[in-house]
Amino acid sequence: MQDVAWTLSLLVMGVIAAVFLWVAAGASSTGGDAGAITREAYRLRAGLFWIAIAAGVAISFATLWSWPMPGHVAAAPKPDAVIKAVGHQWRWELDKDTVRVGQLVEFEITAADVNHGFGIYRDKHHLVAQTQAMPGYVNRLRVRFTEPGEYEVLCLEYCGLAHHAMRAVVKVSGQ
Ligand SMILES: [Cu+2]
Repeated sequence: MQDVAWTLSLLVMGVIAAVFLWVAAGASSTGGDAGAITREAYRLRAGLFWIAIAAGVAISFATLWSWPMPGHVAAAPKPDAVIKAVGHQWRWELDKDTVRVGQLVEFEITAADVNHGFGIYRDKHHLVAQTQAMPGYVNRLRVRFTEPGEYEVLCLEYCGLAHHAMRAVVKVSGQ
């Protein structure tokens, strides 16, 4: 995607530079008919303006579909399991801690006091998924665990003295 954007930008810059040079070359070859050159430049600029508008609308329309807009969340499949998680100074409170491998698990995450960071780790401290745990908000994090085992939940946002002790475990059982 980055490469496409970069290439397109270069292309459009090239076209604009070419038009600019063409107009500049025309200005010297007509022996100074400034009125005609100006009219021509305005005409070109108006054309480019509408091309840019049309390209902007088309590119937005084509690329914004996969954004996490509310409509997409509503259309998303129902999770197989829901775990409510609350961050406290200094512990995680999970209303349940066992799921099965392959299930679509939705964590509904909030905090009781200050901001915490809800991070799920696989062994060797490999981060699987994370989101903020904030008082007054519920953040939904969807995870499909592909391997059975014990997953650690740690806090990713320094939240006070015993921040490092915030630890919970989610057990993912085999089929
Ligand atoms: Cu913390």
